[in-house]
Amino acid sequence: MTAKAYLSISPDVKKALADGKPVVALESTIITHGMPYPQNLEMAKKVEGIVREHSAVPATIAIMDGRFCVGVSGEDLERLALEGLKAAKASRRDVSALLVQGVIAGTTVATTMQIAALAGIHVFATGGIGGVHRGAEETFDISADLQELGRTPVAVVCAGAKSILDIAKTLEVLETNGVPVLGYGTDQFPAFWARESGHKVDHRFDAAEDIAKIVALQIDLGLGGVLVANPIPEEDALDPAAIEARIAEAIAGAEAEGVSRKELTPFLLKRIFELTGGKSLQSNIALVENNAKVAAHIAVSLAGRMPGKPAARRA
Ligand code: PSU
Ligand code: MN
Repeated sequence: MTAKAYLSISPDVKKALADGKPVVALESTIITHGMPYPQNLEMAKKVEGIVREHSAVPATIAIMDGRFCVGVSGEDLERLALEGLKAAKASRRDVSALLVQGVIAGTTVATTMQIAALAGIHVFATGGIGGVHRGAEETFDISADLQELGRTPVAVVCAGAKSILDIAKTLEVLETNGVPVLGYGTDQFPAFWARESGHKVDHRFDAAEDIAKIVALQIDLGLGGVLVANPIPEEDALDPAAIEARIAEAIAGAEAEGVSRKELTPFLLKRIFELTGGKSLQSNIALVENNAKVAAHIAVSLAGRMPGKPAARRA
């Protein structure tokens, strides 16, 4: 059985791909492990609406009952959101086992990229990527997202990386893996809740069209993904010093409780949500919406660059 036999693409996404129309992939670990219910479901629906408002077709990706689902909606989306932390968290190494087990799983940035590429989708919006955790020199905790970005030709639009991570080391590993880090309207790599991290991006671009050209080149050259760093809107950003203090508290809590490995990111997100009285969640939702809009612009431009070359035939 080939991998494509596990692929279920919703009719609207299938049609868009066949017609060479713009499609934006959306991840689902953010739904299962990144936000509480019901805000996760509301966010997922709202973000899909934003992609549509900007003339692209949204494709939420998850593993549902042992299948790669591209375009999860309706009851399935609700089931995924309700399942929350009870669902599996599928990173690259989990995928084959989860398909065989026939379970439900949220897909991380790494696996969403993998499945998007399998379906012929090259643009993807998320909140923040996984990266090198603070203290990785001891724990070796480096997200598989960074490897996937090095090998799979999908543009990932994010608001940078949370400073629960070591941003300098994350940027080093992205460089090692050959991942272009592009600032969208910024010279700085953003730090998720804050617009600036103190670290520069490799290249700044102010037009979605230029980013689409780069994605098309990466595909043609047989290179990997592109990280598009899009800062949180000014009005939704949190005070850097205040959020830094909450992050330090959350990390100390994780150490005290011995939380590590794949549980670490969800634990920290939940703790920071509690410590900020929900403010971190509001900002998180706002930045995902902002990323969805930029991803739609890139997808529209990319679709225009590949006329007569529908994704379904390219795959
Ligand atoms: N960072 C966030 N929010 C998230 C995640 C990361 O700010 O929801 C999720 C994404 O799905 C990402 C995954 O791909 O966590 C990374 O997990 P890990 O560090 O275990 O690879
Ligand atoms: Mn990890």
